[in-house]
Amino acid sequence: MSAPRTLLLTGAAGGVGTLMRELLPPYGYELRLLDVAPVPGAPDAIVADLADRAALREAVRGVDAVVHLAGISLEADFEKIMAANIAGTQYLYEAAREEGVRRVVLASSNHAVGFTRRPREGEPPIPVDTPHRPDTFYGLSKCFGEDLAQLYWDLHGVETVSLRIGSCFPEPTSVRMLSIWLSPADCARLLHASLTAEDVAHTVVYGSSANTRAWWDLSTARALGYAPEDDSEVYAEKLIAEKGLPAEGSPDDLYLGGHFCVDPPRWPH
Ligand code: NAI
Ligand code: 15L
Repeated sequence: MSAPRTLLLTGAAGGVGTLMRELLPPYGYELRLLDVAPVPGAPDAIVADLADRAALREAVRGVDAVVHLAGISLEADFEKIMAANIAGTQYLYEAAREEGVRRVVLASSNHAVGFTRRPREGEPPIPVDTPHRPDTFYGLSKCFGEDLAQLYWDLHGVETVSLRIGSCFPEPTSVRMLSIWLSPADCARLLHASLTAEDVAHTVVYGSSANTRAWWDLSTARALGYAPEDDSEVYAEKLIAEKGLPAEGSPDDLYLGGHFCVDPPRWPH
C-alpha cells in the first residue's frame, strides 16, 4: 500500500480532533474534516451527523484513509450511544467500503476493557488480547467498533488499526492518568504509524505514551513503528501531592477503567 496522504478526520471539532488538526499536517497529511458540530476556524469542514449516510459516502470519496474519532466519548443513554457510536460507525465503514477506502484508524478506548483488573507491581502488563470487559454502554460501543473492524477486514478487506486510547489530553489530570496518558504528540505519532504500517489487517493497540507507571502492553503499537517519546512521570510528584494515591480497593485502584466502572462521566448533550 502506498502511504496515505489524504485523510478524512471525523470528530474534528472534539478535543483530540482539535489537537490532531494541528499535529498531523506536519507529517504530510492533507485533512478533510467532518463533525456534527461546526469546526472552529475551518469553514470547509463537512458538518454532518454520522446518521447521514449520503454525507458520509461523499465525505470518504477520494480519501486514502479515515481517522474515525467522531462519536459520544463518555457514558450516555443506550439509544444515543447506539445511534452515534454503533450505527454511525457501521455507516462510516460501509461508506468506506463502497468508496474503496483501504484503511481506517478507529478510536476505541480503554473502556472496552475497563473492568479488567489493573496489574499490580511485578505483574505483567495487560495484553491486547485480554477479553473485552466494557465498563459502560460507551465501552460496549467500542467493543462493537473493534468487532466491526474485524468483520470489515475478514469480509471486505478494509484494514483497521483500533486504538484503545487511554487519556489523550495536553496533560494528565489524575493519578490514574499517570498510567494511561497519551500525549498529543505521541497520539500523532501513533496515528502516523497506524496509517503507514504495511499489512495491518485488523490490529488492536493500546494508545498511551511511554509512561513509567504503564498498565498495558504497547508491543502491538510498537510493532507498527510507534515510538512514544513522552512519559507522564514528569507530572507525578505534583499530581500525587495534589490528589493523593487512589484508596486501596477504590475503582481507580482496582480497574483499568477506574471511576467509569462505578460513576462514569456522562455525555453532556
Ligand atoms: P470529544 O467528545 O471531544 O469529540 C468527539 C466529537 O465527535 C465531537 O466534536 C462531537 O461533536 C463529534 N460527534 C459526536 N457525535 C457525532 C455524530 N453523531 N456525528 C458526527 N460527529 C459527532 O471526544 P475526544 O476526547 O476528542 O475523543 C475522540 C475519540 O477518541 C472518541 O471516539 C473517543 O471515544 C475516543 N477516545 C478519547 C479518549 C481521550 O482521552 N480523549 C480516550 C479514549 C477514547
Ligand atoms: C475515554 O474513553 C474518554 O473518551 C475520555 O474523555 C477519557 O475520560 C478517557 O477515556 C479516560 O479513561 O480517562
